[in-house]
Amino acid sequence: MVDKALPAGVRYLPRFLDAQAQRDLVALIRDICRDAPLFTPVMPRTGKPFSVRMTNCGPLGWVSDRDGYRYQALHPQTGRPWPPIPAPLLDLWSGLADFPAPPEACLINWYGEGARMGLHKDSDEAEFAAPVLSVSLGDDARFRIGGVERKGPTLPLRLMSGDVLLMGNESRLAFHGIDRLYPGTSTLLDHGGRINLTLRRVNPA
Ligand code: MD6
Ligand code: FE
Repeated sequence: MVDKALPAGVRYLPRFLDAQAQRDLVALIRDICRDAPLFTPVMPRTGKPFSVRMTNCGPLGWVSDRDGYRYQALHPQTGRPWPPIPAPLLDLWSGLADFPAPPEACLINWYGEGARMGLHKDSDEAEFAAPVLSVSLGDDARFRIGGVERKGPTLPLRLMSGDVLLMGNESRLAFHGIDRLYPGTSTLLDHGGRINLTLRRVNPA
């Protein structure tokens, strides 16, 4: 579709995961959420809540609270380590990321109806040679990607269940966000909504 117009460094693999792979991933995510419950992050300083809920798996997890954005080894509410990254996600990374070390963090974002994600760049990592690998599950969403400056043109891309998107190289620090969801466009999740997984390398290999 708009593939050829995607910014350099972005790799978009529509429907990379088939229906069974998507269902298997959802079951694994549900297990993770039992151990590491979804929480509502808040913006640094203002304390304004995000409209998405989050959790993580992997040795490190991304969190946001009044003190700032950071990676940490423990769930902010349970104090326990995050559950491990499931094998199918590690395999996805080794097959696609073109990076010699495994991901250290998998951020799990859960979008209910009306949830969105403001324009941001993923820059809390200490290793930008690795891409960020994203997996979308559930309802469609309008993703928006621009350049490395906040101002400037952006391109919308409708992400669907099973889509994989990698932002590496020139696009690793590009601004991006989720404008909106399209409720009722997928039957993958019992109660609708969308899950986005982002696999990240945090520390140098
Ligand atoms: C989302 N994705 O799709 C939000 N970040 O819900 C991201 O923030 C993202 O898709 C880095 C790389 C790829 C992404
Ligand atoms: Fe992001």
